[in-house]
Amino acid sequence: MIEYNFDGIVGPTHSYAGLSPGNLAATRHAGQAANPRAAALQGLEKMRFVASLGVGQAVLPPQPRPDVATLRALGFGGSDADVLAAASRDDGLLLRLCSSASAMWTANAATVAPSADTLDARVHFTPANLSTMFHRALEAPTTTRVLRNIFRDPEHFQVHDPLPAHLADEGAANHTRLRTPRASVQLFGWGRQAWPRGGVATPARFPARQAMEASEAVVRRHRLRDGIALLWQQDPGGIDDGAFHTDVLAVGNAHLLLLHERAFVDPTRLLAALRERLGPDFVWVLATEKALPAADAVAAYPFNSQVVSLPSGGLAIVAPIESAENPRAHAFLQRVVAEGAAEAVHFRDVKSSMDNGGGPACLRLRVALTATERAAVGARVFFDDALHADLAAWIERHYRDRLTFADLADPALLVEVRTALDELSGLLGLGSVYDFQRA
Ligand code: SUG
Repeated sequence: MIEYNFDGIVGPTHSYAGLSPGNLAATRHAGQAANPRAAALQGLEKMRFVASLGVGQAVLPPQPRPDVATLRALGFGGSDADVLAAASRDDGLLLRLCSSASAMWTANAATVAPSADTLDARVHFTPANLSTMFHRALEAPTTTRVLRNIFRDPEHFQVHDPLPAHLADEGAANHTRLRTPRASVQLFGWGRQAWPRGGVATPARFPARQAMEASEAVVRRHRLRDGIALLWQQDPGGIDDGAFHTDVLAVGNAHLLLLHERAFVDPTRLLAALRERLGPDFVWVLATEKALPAADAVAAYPFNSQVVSLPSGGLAIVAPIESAENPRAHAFLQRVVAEGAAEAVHFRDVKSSMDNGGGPACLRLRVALTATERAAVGARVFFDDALHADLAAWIERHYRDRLTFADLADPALLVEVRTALDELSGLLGLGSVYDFQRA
């Protein structure tokens, strides 16, 4: 099995709209002018780097925004231009919500179970409903269609419907798969109960996004073999510190888990449970609050690194440049290498995404595929030099280099986005996945 990192291509309406309470970077940068072209090229450069390590790399497309259909559902009428103008009045919040390029953070696109873990030996996907945040919940229908077009062969893949909204599901951002020669474990982090039964602490300041019952439902639908799933509560204190997803304070791959002591409740008991299932090959590196305050970890995102398996069999870390600039975050990552848990740390610049609270790990959905499964993929999504060149040229052709809130109401932007995405869906061999192509 080879793991492919499906990175989200940053969309043409990339902006800083302050839409996610509890996401401190996004709140801090609200109102900043954006450069969608530079942001998309930065994302592409990260993909090129990861691919150059010999790691599996692929892409997922952006979504059409502004989402005029949702604005119409909210009661705005007339021509598309009328809808945009009306929704931009006052503080324009509804237009900003319906214009976010947030589908770029594909760690939130779905939860994925590789065929090695499932009873029917197929790869299972549950697109995340993202129901805690309005702007993110808009992604689910298109994400489902895109995944169904890429993973369309029913012999190998099952793309489920998103869960009912009451079971809030944030996808793989709260999910890590660990594997040793003895066992594999899928660790599901959850923040609250959809039907509170008492006895569970919840954050005081910020929303807990993932419902426990959503994780339980994903385990059932994915038909995980016995002993694979392990559900664990996120530390509510960590959520209040700004860890809105598990992947803000923890990341794992293969036999390695990097975590902050505020990632999960009772980390000592969690590590003992993992060690019992995974055996002596399981390795972890735990950061204490004293050595690396959660505030530094949330600001610099060392845990939102990608831990990637190299062709040599070793592990490497792809970390955001901000965690090289923060002395305590840097010291933690150096410790990971010094202890021999990883071969190297590579710092990359994804600042455009970081300013909205998304590091390298948020930008990718991990899909582990056998060679047969890979051959069954029905789209041109795997990264190579030719796709890189085509995407770079496509971005240069269609993206603006400056975008403010006022621009979101520009009817020309809507036309530009649709023209660009129509061309992209052809380039990627996706078929008509977008509503505007199907109307
Ligand atoms: O859902 N930011 C995203 C960041 C998602 C990061 N993903 C993971 N941790 N896996 C979110 O909060 C901000 C958009 C804005 O405010 O313009 C935003 O949606």
